[in-house]
Amino acid sequence: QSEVEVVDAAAMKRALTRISYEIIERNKGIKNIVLVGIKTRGIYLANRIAERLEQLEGINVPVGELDISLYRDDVHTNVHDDPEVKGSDLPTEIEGKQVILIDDVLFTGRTVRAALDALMDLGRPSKISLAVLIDRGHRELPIRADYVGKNIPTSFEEQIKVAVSEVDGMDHVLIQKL
Ligand code: 3GP
Ligand code: 5GP
Ligand code: MG
Repeated sequence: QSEVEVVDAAAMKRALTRISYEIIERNKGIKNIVLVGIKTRGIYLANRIAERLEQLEGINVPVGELDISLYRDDVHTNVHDDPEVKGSDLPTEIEGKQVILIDDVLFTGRTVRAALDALMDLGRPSKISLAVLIDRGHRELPIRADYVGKNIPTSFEEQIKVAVSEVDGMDHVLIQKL
């Protein structure tokens, strides 16, 4: 089993800063934006982007959460059970808002599909975009990210390990060969 660091703390910080600038630029400001982080690490990434947006534009962007997990816990079988939404916590109406979903890793796209379903049930956003720290490829649905920290093509035998200081005590991304 081997482990290689592909993103260090400084690179992660730069990627999140760049994504923040891209969000401001492409949405012509951030007045109508709501960030929605997906379960564990996506939520911390969303909060960091919100902090950066506040520093850059002086606007406090609301941050919500979606909890989406696989039905079963066997994360790395090739049986791709569709994940389901376990809960949500949105601080504000998403009706008419530009929602930006934020996750750590984009893989098959099934988590994002579940997130889209849940959002549509909650209201009608004017637009939904997707930001991910890592795109590891292998999509099984026609879903792509609008904002990408880093594209890391992987094999199925590899796994991406994202560590964020809030939960893992450090910031970095590793690629692990199992
Ligand atoms: P996260 O909740 O911060 O995204 O699914 C629980 C954790 O397992 C995830 O943390 C994620 O980092 C990790 N993980 C690694 N590989 C996979 C995978 O293929 N699918 C899912 N759902 N999680 C994975
Ligand atoms: P998808 O639904 O696109 O297959 O997978 C996306 C979700 O599963 C993300 O929330 C992500 O946390 C998790 N995931 C999938 N593959 C990996 C991986 O290689 N590493 C990590 N850390 N998470 C993964
Ligand atoms: Mg995740």
